[in-house]
Amino acid sequence: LALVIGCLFVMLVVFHGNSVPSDLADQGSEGGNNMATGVSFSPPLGAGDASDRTEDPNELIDWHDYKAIEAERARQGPGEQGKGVHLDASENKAADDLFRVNGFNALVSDKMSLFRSLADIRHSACQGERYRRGLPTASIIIPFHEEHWSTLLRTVVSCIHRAPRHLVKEVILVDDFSKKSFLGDPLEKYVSAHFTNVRVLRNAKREGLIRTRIFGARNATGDVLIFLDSHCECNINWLPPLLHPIANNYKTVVCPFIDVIDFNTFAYRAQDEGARGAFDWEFYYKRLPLLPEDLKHPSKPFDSPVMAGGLFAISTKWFWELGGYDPGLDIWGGEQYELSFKIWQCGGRMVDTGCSRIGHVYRKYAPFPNPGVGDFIGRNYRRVAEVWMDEYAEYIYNRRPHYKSIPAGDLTSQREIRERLHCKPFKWFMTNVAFDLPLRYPPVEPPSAASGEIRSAADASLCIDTRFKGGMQSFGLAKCIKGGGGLSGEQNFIFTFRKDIHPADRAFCFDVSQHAVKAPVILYQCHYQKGNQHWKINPNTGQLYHVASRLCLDSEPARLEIFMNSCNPARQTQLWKWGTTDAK
Ligand code: UD2
Ligand code: MN
Repeated sequence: LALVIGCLFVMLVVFHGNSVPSDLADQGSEGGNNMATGVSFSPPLGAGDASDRTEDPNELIDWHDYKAIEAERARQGPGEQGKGVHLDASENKAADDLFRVNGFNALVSDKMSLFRSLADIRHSACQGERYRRGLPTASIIIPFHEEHWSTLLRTVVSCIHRAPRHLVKEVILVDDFSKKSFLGDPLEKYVSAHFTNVRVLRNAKREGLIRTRIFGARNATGDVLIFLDSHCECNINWLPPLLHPIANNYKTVVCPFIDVIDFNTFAYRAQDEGARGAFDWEFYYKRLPLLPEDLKHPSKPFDSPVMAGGLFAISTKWFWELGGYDPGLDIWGGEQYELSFKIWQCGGRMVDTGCSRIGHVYRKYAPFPNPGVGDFIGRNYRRVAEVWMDEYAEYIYNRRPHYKSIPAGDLTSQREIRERLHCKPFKWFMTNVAFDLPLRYPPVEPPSAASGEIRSAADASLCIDTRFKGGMQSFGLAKCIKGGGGLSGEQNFIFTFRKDIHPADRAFCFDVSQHAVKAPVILYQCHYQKGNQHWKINPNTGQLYHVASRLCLDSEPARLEIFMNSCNPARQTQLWKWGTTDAK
């Protein structure tokens, strides 16, 4: 029965206005081989004559498909031109059901064509950008686990249809043991009916995304491996900018700009105009600003210390020289650091290019339970830190001491790769590639400028007290604990080097979002980005100045209330005394 329902569902989706152009069926093509660099190149693509091998593969040409671009501009309908889709209230129930299992609004995805048009949001300089005539062929590898049908297929359709067809040697969909019935046999049927260069491979058990990508890579025959998540959309002319730097140097790894496909409406937009990838010492992925020279050439690739993880191109040769991914990495997480570190430390380079843009659905939440393999993220991070980070691993362990007691498993073969390739120490990476990371994310946090209680000058028996409240909650004054006010309050704060204020033991920061007199102060998860959590202590008066609103923290001691007010040092109720201060 499940199969019948599954098939019906497939047919519904396929014929539900999703007119996949019939010319999508693609022909794979064999490439010539350039042994000198170890990367083989496709036949030079002459103006309509791919067989003319006298054309110079090094010549730089315009790869835009203007006819296709024009045809796309004329498209109208739900989601077209990258617009969002808003559902009727009557569809809420169906939408909620699908949202729950996907972490995004899959019903909206179903309403849009699998080949919806997107707005060309590249920097205008990309229009004039030329790339080599002779480019290597690509194998696109897409791991998926319980992916929704239309988001998965839109990834395939958009990426094939917006690429020069002879460059996409194959698309390999690797199913990481999904149970969804409609992803079974009908998927094979669908791809073989519509394409000649799309294959489906399946894991015999749940492996996680890293081993799933390795499995795909082992079966790939193209010169370059392009990894994508299973809920992406490739934008105009996305492929040549990824391949060109690799044709010049097979040890260069190239990432596209990752655009945001809204998890609710599927509206397509930029996340920013580029940044360099990085991490903090809890291994959260972070971004560093572009360097002045990167900003001068918006259509040129720039160096990036760390990839986001999901979307990138690497030559097959370099991927395997690096030993692929560490197959000991389980399920999800950490592999982006492993590969980035080894690319740089072992003699490669990693760049981002803004002329290749690919959208990605950042889920609202991960809908999958832990498959019963324990703290896989901790174990993955430990493996990466142990093999690649040398003495810097301690900074991670200082923040996550329990990682040290997670058995990391056998690391011999990973260490052998590092030795065999004479890879440089992590210190080299930090000094030469991620040189500005410590300024934003210091491995050892500078001591706080002020700490302890925050006592009112208007009534010296009162202190600010957050009373262990949660996010979004306001707070006020209470009898100072040290002045005999008991032990029940929460009055021990730190004013950090980031210029935010939070209880010493909890990362909930003083936050002011209404920039108006009488606005409340609430507790909000610290985001470390200044904004509404950015404060200054006036060392002369003891006022607490909120930078974004330009207001000061004031109080009404008789009512035990605190609130924002215009700064006026004559008001005693605005003056505060910290337990310890060396605040400037
Ligand atoms: C980000 C990356 C993702 C990966 C991850 C860290 C982007 C846009 N995405 O998380 O590629 O680097 O960080 O590991 O940079 N999958 C499986 N088996 C699993 C779990 C996931 O095949 O057990 C598939 C999944 O269907 C998807 C891909 O792996 O295609 C990435 O998973 P995700 O989309 O949940 O990761 P994301 O985008 O939160
Ligand atoms: Mn993803």
